[in-house]
Amino acid sequence: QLPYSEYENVKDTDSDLIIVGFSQLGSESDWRTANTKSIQRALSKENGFSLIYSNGRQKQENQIKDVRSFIFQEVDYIVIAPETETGWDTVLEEAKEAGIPVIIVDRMIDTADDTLYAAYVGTDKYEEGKKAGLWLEKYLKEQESKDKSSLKKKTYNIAVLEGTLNSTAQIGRSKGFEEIAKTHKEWKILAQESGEFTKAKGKEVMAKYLQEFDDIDILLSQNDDMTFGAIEAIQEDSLTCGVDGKIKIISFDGVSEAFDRMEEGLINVDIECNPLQGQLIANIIERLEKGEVVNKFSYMDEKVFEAENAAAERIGRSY
Ligand code: GZL
Repeated sequence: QLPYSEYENVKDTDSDLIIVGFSQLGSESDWRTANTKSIQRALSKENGFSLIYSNGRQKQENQIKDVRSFIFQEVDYIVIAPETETGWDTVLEEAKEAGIPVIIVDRMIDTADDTLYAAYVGTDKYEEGKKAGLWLEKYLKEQESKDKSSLKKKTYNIAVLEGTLNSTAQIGRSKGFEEIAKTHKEWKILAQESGEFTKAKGKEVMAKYLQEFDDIDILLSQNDDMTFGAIEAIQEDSLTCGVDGKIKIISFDGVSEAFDRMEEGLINVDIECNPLQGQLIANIIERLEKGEVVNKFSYMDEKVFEAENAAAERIGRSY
């Protein structure tokens, strides 16, 4: 008897619905909430699906248990947003054995056998990291051209709040930013530690940075929730951040509360990571159901939002 993990709804017996088991990695951030809602809305009964949702609570072992339960229930498709990249081959081989197509969403898995998944739907975190580096290049050039004094800084001290280690978001954003940073000897990365994509941990690590370093110029925070915590730590330390503040902040995701902070001038720029992947996932499943060939990789459109344009840019956004 395979272990069951708790389910929000039981497998539906209505046979003409497409039954999908969805292993979501957790509920750690506003971004994750928007991602879950998008997938639940798209894979709904009125759209012809019966969705079995499970929350892995940030632990891969929970997700693997959930995927095994989906296999046991003989679902038609399995959708996985993997907490971290490695360690998926065994359970995906079991799904393949059972003839159940798997769709990887949001973060990616690290596997030598790409027949273990039918498609990937998500975002390009490496590009997001590069966009952050390119924005910082542009920003510093603008500042230097304004500041004619010879006192302009020779070194820019950068503190980094990393996301969950070994997650695609952390790997890609770090790699993309470093690709640009390594071409600037005047950029100095003071520290990089994981804030685990949560507000609480982000605040804790930022408070530690503020104790350790007395001259942080830039914070690169790999998601908005850690940024919200970091802003609290900065303000509790009677320091300033953002457009007119001492510590310039580059954040990732672009959730609603981040637009509030950009309108207040507390975040300089937010690199969008688009969570609204539900419709694309539903389309791919419907095409697989008809035996059509689908793209192996599908990427969401993403923008870069600067504080100065935040009020206009947020019009019409749903999260
Ligand atoms: C990015 C996604 C990340 C978000 C975080 O694709 O995996 O996980 O940036 C979330 O907010 O926790």
